[in-house]
Amino acid sequence: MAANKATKKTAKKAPTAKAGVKKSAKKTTKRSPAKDKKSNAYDASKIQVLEGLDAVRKRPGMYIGGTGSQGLHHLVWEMVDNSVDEAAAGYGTQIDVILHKDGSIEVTDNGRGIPIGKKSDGRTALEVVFTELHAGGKFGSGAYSSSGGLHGVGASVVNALSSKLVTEVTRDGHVWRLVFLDRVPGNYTPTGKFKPSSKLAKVKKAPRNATGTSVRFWPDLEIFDPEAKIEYQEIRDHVARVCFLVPGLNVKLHDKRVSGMKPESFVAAGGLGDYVDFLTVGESVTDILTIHDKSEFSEKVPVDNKMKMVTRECTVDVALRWVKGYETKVVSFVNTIPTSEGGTHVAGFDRALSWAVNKLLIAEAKKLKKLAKAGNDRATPSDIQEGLVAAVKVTFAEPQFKGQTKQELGTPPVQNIVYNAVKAGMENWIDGGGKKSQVNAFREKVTQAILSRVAAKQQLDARRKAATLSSMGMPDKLADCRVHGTDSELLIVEGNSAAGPAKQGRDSETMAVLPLRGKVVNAGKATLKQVIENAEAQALITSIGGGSGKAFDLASARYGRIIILCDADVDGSHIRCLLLTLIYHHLRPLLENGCVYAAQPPLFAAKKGSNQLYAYSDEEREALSKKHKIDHTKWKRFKGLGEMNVEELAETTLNPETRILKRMSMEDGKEAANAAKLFETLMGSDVADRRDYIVSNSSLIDQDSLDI
Ligand code: 0RA
Repeated sequence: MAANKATKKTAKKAPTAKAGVKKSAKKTTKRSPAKDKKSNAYDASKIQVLEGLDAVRKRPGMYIGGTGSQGLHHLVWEMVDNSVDEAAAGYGTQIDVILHKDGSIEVTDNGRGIPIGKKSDGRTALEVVFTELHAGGKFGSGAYSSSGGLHGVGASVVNALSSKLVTEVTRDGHVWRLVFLDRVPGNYTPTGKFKPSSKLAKVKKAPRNATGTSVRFWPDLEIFDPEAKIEYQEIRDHVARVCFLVPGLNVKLHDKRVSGMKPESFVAAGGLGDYVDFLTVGESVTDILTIHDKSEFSEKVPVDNKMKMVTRECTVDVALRWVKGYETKVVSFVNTIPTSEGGTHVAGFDRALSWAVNKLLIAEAKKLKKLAKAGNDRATPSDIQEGLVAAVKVTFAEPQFKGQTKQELGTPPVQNIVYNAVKAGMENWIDGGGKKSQVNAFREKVTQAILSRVAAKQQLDARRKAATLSSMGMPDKLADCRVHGTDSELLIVEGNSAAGPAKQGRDSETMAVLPLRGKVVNAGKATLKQVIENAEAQALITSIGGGSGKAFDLASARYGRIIILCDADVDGSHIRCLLLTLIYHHLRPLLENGCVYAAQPPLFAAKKGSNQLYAYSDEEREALSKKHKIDHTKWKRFKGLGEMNVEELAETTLNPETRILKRMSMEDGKEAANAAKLFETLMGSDVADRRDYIVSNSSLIDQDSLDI
């Protein structure tokens, strides 16, 4: 596992894990201190070691992604994951994580203990693990292949970025300690003085068969930002996920920074099945189906500069179920590494589902007979994935990663291995292994998904055709402009009262106005069919005229800018959220190309001589009142756009010279989609949902922003 982490971090320098390992291996052979005088040898290797770790200190971002809280968390993952790897390899069942009051973090496991044997240069393996980048490689890969190969790779990075690190290994009947003070190994003398040395201190006796490793480190305040902080919740999430991935592993987490806080223990005996259960929301269509399989594949890897064929064993673990909703949740892992971008294992999984659904499940479905003539009776991946909750995990040595973020599995043979495993598992489930009623319910669900997708597409095609044939296809309520193109804009206006002044105040040559009357569908939650049937969404998509979804064509959009004009209150921001969500899901290129804007209407206006002053916040009104000596009572407050007269609206939101627009980014779109979900919960009809949300997130809600 750690090998791949190293690949990820040093991707720019060393394109493959192997290159990285080779480099560090060479470094060690260069050193021949056995023949030198002992002290010289020690000094020489010490300097070299510090130089290696200095590379990490010079570019912490390359190794841990930054020097803020994120980077700090990364240090914790490095240590925790080493212990998890040990457990995943079958050694040890218990990991304790303690967040100490003094800012240090302690991770203890009952694995085999990092080796403490001396090498020819007098240094112990333990010292090497904490002082040499990629040191894990030297312990051979065979033994820990199940955890992905290399152990302890991140340990040196943690040491490099810590002002102090204390490690204790229990094995061979004793507890052994080595301290690193500013990366230099040694131990404290009985008088409390730090003495640099490679010698381990014998701390105390331990039972013969007791083994384990404990590491406590103090992140270096010279490296990390003063505001960087370890968040309990983040550690908790990581730990919980790890427990799902290593069944039977017990992790105890204790935040001692908070007095009175009790330790929490995590254990998931059922592994991925438990994970899928944990991810399940709402009513289920099927029980959780688990698939477990083992296969071999061979690949060529460089060994001592020569390519050599190696055979690897690959374990496949999959758990999946379908629920009644539309959302898809597929999480995937290689060993214990999450692959957020999927990769060959997920591709194999998708292909197998596609095969099983199309070849076995719906092949004879009567409801699809009509579609068969046009060849429309096949389930697409998105039909199958509606309501799918799944965890896909493969375990094998030295996985290759690809993609910009290295979060995608690249190892090619894994695709077919997963495909065959899942194909067999699904075949068995459909052909009798699964409950008949559930198989039927799943068939019905996929069939409905296909039917509504095909119907929606036909509807959409018909509308687009109408729209392109003549402008008659345009919504009645659209007050269109005369010239279309990149310089024209569509103003989406909330409510009828603002639409009048907007129409009057606009430049009708290039500005079109589309008033919104009804409710905009929450596109994050609705099916494509529901979106298309929503009058407001339909009006917007038709007005823009570039189609929607994957087929959206920016070049044929009738406007260059889309401007959202909503009141500056909760309803207004809700509508803006829903519009952004709709655009984010169905007209995304508009956001990607920076064509979407939100107008910023003022909250207050006051006359100053012949000038009109506008304020966009209470603070600004305060400042303007002072500056121009205007009494508070002289300000007019706009409760909504509809309260503005034509001139006011023209000046503040229509006139390109004077108005203030905020360009919406993809980030804004994503945030809006999340916020729309939140609104749904807070304002929607599901009372239980809302109560749950408020109870579990009360600190998240800004009370001032809710005038409900
Ligand atoms: C290399 C070899 C062995 C164990 C480990 C590393 C190891 C590393 C870490 C890091 C945190 N906890 C750990 N536990 C073990 C195996 C040694 C042997 O063969 O006994």
